[in-house]
Amino acid sequence: MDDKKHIFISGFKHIAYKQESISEKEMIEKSKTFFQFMDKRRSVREFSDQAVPKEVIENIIKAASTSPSGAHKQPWTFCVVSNPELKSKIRVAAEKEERESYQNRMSDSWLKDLEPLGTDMNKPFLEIAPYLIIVFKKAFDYDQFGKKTNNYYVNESIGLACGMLITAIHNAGLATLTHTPSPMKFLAKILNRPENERAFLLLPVGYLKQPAFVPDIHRKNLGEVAEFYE
Ligand code: IYR
Repeated sequence: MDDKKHIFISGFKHIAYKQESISEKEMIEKSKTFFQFMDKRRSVREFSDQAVPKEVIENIIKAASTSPSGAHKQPWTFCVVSNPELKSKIRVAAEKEERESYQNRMSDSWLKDLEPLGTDMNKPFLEIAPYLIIVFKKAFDYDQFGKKTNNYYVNESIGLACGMLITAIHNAGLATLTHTPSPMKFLAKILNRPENERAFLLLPVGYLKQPAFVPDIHRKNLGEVAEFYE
């Protein structure tokens, strides 16, 4: 058995990497259980104000930051807001944009598509949820000398990281909502972000308010979302 701990490829160190091997039976069981767990996730708009340990939020973000990214640049910053004054500033600014969107910017067909979801311009969850995570994408970065450096596939990278973030939140037994007040420029301003960062997604995170109700909508089945070429 080759038990080399590392090798060099094109002059770059590569370390040995192993994945625990599991039987096909276990693989089938695990993948099914994971699907069933993921299928229980729902976007919610009503949160409890019950405190959540900060360590949970830290772990969730560490999990999201394991996401693959273009050239491993990890072009993201997760801003965690629990400060009540900041949350309220964000709510006021988000509702201002949302009012404009719902009243003037969104098309009739878009508003019709949202009807079953019961959304509107009021966003009380922005003050109620104990945490708001605002994900910023880094359009570019700076090196140690302050020179601009490139990031690659930034939208793809940040989308992947957000998917992992949502999975980690669900795994921790918490709830979230992918909130997209648009335009989102106000978030960089309120949070005083550097010039290379653009707000991508806002996620309130907390426990579900009890009792909770979610729209009676269903997910597409496998045949509707997959094509197999055998
Ligand atoms: N950004 C608005 C509108 C909205 C848009 C979509 I697409 C949704 O799936 C849900 C809402 C809002 O957050 O209310």
